[in-house]
Amino acid sequence: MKKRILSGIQPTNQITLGNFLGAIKLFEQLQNEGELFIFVADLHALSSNNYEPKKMQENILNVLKVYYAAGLDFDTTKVFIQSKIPAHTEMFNALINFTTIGELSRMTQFKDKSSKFKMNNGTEKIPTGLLTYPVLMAGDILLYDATIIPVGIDQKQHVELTRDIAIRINNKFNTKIFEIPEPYFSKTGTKIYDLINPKIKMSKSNENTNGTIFINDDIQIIRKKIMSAMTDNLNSVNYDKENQPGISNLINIVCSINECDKDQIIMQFKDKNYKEFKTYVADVVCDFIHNLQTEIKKIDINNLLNKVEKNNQYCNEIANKKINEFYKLIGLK
Ligand code: AQP
Repeated sequence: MKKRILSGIQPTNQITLGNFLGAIKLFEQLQNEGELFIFVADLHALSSNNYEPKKMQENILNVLKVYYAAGLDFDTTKVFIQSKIPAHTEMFNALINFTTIGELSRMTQFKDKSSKFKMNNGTEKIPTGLLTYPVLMAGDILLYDATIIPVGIDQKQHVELTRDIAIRINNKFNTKIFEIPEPYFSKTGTKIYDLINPKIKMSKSNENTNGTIFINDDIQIIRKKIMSAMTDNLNSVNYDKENQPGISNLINIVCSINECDKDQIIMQFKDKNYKEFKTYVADVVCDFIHNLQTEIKKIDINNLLNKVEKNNQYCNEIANKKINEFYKLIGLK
């Protein structure tokens, strides 16, 4: 059997440049490396602080369009919608019993995202779905016997938890029902930071949207966001994440788009000021996003949705087979 590669993006808002460089670009590069399963993680999106029922279908379509514009071939790559495959929910429901509350509450992403649910009076109402998010993700992966999981570095801990759950179940039942997955990262875009606060991740749900570049942003807005990005007073283009996080982030963005070496950029801007450097970054990013937006405009939506529907059916067959096998193992069949 060809090795299987699987990943997904939540339709919580518009796709960001961080999502694109950390994950979607990798998906496209991996298309010939095995059987690729890429989904829209709409069940995951329910636990987001950004969750808006009325916008969900539009957001799902937007994620699909970005996948397509990024070059995913929907005939060979199985692009599907998570909630259309009921086995994801069934697997999640079974796997939560092989996971502890302790290990879930230690997840960094849970701690980070919990803070987004703080209310003005200091209290917080954190949805249980945020805590159990990694278990749903483990189910996504284990249902398809996927072994390569292309993600941004922030998801590393979740893939490690999936490994632990798979090994735990294999050992408990003395079987090899689950393959053991490995995370797979890009060389440069593993973590793109917010432009206004370069100490935090660029995210769809960051409060100040001036720090986030959305793929659907107007090109002039993107230029403005980059020109106003937080830098420092050293006025020297260097890669130093500790003392120059803003400049380092911009170097990383350019290198990730152009697939170039950081030293090359540092040399190129050795005697130049930040305005000249930012203008260059804005040119590179605007050009890149303009091309993506042009591809998005050309998409035949009906054709795209037909292909997704076929992929949903195909994925249902695979996932049902696995959940049945697992139900037998745990005595539900
Ligand atoms: N800033 C980032 N840099 C690199 N990779 C990133 N990813 C997300 N942000 C960055 C990667 O994108 C993939 C899909 O992410 P997701 O939408 O499923 O969830 P997320 O990580 O929670 O993304 P956001 O943008 O931060 O969304 P919200 O704000 O809704 O929670 C993952 O592989 C992730 O690593």
